[in-house]
Amino acid sequence: MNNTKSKSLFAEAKKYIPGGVNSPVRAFRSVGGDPIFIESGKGARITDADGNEYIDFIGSWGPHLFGHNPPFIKHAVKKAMKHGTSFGAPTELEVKTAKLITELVPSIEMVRMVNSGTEATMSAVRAARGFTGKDKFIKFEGCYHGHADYFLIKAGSGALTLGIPTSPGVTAANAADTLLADYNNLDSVKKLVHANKDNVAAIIIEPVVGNMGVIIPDQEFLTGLRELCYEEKIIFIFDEVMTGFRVAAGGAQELFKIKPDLTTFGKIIGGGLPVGAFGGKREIMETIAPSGPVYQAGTLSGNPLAMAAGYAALNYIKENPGLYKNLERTSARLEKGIRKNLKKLGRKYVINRVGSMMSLFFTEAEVTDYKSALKSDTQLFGKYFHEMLKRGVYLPPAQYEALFISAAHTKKDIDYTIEANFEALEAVIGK
Ligand code: HOZ
Repeated sequence: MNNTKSKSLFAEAKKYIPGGVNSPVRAFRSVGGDPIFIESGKGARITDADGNEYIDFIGSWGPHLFGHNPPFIKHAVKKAMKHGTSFGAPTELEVKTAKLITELVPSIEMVRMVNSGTEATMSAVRAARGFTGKDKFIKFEGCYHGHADYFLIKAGSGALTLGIPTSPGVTAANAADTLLADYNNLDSVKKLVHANKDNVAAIIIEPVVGNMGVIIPDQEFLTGLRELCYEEKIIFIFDEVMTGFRVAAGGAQELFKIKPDLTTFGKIIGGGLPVGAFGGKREIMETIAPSGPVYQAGTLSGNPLAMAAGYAALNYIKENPGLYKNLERTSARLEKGIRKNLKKLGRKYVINRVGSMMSLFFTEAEVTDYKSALKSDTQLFGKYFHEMLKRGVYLPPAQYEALFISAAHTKKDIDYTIEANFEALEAVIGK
């Protein structure tokens, strides 16, 4: 595989951009080697700067539920662009998009659009603090909620991958109000709540974790958290930046039948353009300025191009209810194929999957939380990643990220990937 142009672009990028990338995991640090630079994407495939084609299982880290560059989103953005790119004033499209979100996700009574998942989560926690008048919040070890200071404590995603789960630059004062619990362990949460009686504003959780690889929640754990939040007057926040509109039209909350107080979105909600959102109960959302005193703002919030792409994506979801069944079929086929391969090779590596989000962990012990995720052999994952890349399959370049399957992946793509997976596993672990 010729990577000459990617290599020279990376060398040039490192002169002007920290680490040569605008988001750390892209740099391939944890799998070794140099990143490939992408030139275009269509459907399930991407083409790099040297003309190599790959079946893509990143999908821009989640937004591309329908594959790359679907014509209906392209058309919507082109149409919006004719009228202008930004006004910093309200537009009809924002109202339509907000209404559509409330239709698709019943717990959302009101919603505020922002520009990224990070903005959404930090604004949701601010709203919870403003509404309750309490300071502390609970997050789970290994969950990632964007890069606001007080979230970067035992955080997942790139922070975990690069071995900096707690980032320098986060002051002790900033970290002091973040309480850490263990995922899938209700007792660990109860202990914190009782030790901080009447001072926990919110519990924020990835209802299906995507940021330490995929981790599946126990139903009783989520139900227990919901009850605890009611009892203790704590705002329950579902971070559905990854799972929103992906695992079901109504997100993980539809799948697990939980009604959070607030929800954060990103990725799919922007149809591939930079968008985030947070929303939920009217009485909490009414505390946001200018309705209430909790300040939150943004020049490009509700940007017309992003709204056009997001509205097109959400509308497609509404009009095509069969979409998730098909995604499940495709994703289950991939899971089954990889399980078969592992069996043939005599390995019991863990596969965690919820809908079109999946992870293969290089450990034979169950992966249910941060500590068990850390048992995965990340060196082996790195080798496997490169064997797959060689075979034209582009996986997330980190063990602690989710693989995303799109509606554009065909049976042929999946069967090819299963074959590549067998060869790649065989190459790294032997027969
Ligand atoms: N932290 C993102 C995924 N969990 C990666 C974002 C990116 O590199 O684009």
